[in-house]
Amino acid sequence: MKIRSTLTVLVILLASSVSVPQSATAASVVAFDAVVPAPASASPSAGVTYQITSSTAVYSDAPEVGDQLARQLRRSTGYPIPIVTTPPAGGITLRLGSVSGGDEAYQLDVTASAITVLANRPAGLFNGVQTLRQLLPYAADSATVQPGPWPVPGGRIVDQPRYPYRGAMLDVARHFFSVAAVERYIDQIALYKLNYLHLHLSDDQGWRIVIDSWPRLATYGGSTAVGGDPGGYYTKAQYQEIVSYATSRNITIIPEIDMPGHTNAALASYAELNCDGVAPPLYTGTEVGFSSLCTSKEITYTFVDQVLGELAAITPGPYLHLGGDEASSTQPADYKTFMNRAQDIAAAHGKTVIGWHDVVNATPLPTTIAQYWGTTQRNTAVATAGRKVIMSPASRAYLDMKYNRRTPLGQTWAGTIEVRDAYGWDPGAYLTGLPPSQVMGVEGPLWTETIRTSADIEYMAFPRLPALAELAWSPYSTHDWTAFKQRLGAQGPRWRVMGVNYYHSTQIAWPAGS
Ligand code: NGO
Repeated sequence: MKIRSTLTVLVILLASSVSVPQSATAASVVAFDAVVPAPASASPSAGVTYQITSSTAVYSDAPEVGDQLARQLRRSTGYPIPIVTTPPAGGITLRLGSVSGGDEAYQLDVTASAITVLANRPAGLFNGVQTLRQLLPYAADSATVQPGPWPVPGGRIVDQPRYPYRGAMLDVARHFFSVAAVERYIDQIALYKLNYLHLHLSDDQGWRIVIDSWPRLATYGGSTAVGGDPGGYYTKAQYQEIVSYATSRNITIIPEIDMPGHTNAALASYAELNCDGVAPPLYTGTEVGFSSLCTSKEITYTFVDQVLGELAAITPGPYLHLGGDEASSTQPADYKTFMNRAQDIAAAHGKTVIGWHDVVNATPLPTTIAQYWGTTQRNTAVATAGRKVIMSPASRAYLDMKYNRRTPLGQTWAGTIEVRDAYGWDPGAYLTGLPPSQVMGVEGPLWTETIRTSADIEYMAFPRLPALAELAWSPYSTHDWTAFKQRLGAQGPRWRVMGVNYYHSTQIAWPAGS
């Protein structure tokens, strides 16, 4: 008897201290506040739900956004979901009109009889649709027909981003990733309203984009990867396919050619880029800081001009990323001369420069953006450089850091980063002395020394990248770990049906079955 009552007490204690996740079924109504990133404002209408049925139709002022939504709904509901040419009574309407908050803002209204997204620009409609996707039962993200029903909780969301820059970076140089793998990642990050994908296209271990005037960069410099794994490169047509795939998902591609360091693949491909005129062998290790373009040779600047010129011509976005990090085998004065000329060259090709924050050691153009990747909150040179900063502090935002010591992939040089660490900082107040107005946004870089497959990418990015997306999108007034981990947990079943290989952090209350 005594044992039984002690057990009962224990069970009650356990039940009250462990938050038991709601067992959502594939067709349950999603809570109106279950969206990641948290909307600027959300007002649920208690007891109201809209049902997607076999007669639901879609109208859109931005045809591509409407098509994407209809295609996805057809796939999982099996309903015809026609696109119609006038707003359907009782259907889903995506309208351009006037809302406050700029190009990416939107307003979403769900009543018992209709769903309406209103935005100034197609980008806003796209964002509104990403919110709508998260308000649908998670089975709606399935690639195959599911039984339904398809309720959407009623209410109004009025939403706009905190920052204009919400990015992810994929290092396709240390390991090469196919067009299909990059597009898969684009699909995954678009759901969290990220709007930039930075591709690290060159490094010591590989050059990944065809440059017609320097063909050996791709054919020879692209033949290797870390650890002797297969190399690869994108043709210009493939790169442009990635750009247009991203564009239709409100994502701008930022290509990076890292220079003057991190250039062994280029130096190995062309002897004339080396000061001694001798090409080094290709490199498949993971050391950094040993390579440098020859800053005193004029051919180096011809090279930079032709590479950036060809890249600018196939890049519709406004930015070129010139790297500039860890140039420890370039003399400081040479670094300055080189980076100053490289910035002028990029500007002459009509592009704005982004550099890793080391670029402040040169004389950055007034428009040059510094990407902060330090491990401390203090860097006076960056904070006082008087320019825009993208926040990627390595100890918070580097997706290649392990979650904990047991994580099978990744590195630890900037520490370990559990989900709560990735979420628990304010990009607007992180770097001491940097005026909040200089913060342009947040980016989660994924370096791939240890990352080889899409499953690896997903394991490191999910769930930390959605945490960073929330820091970049949501007003800081919504910042609340307890609420966030519930909302994040609700994404688990969605990732499962999407086939995303996410890390089941024990910090998150994942619903049963996810
Ligand atoms: C550093 C380095 C990269 C590494 C990465 C690994 C920057 C900007 N340069 O970040 O070459 O791949 O760390 O975490």
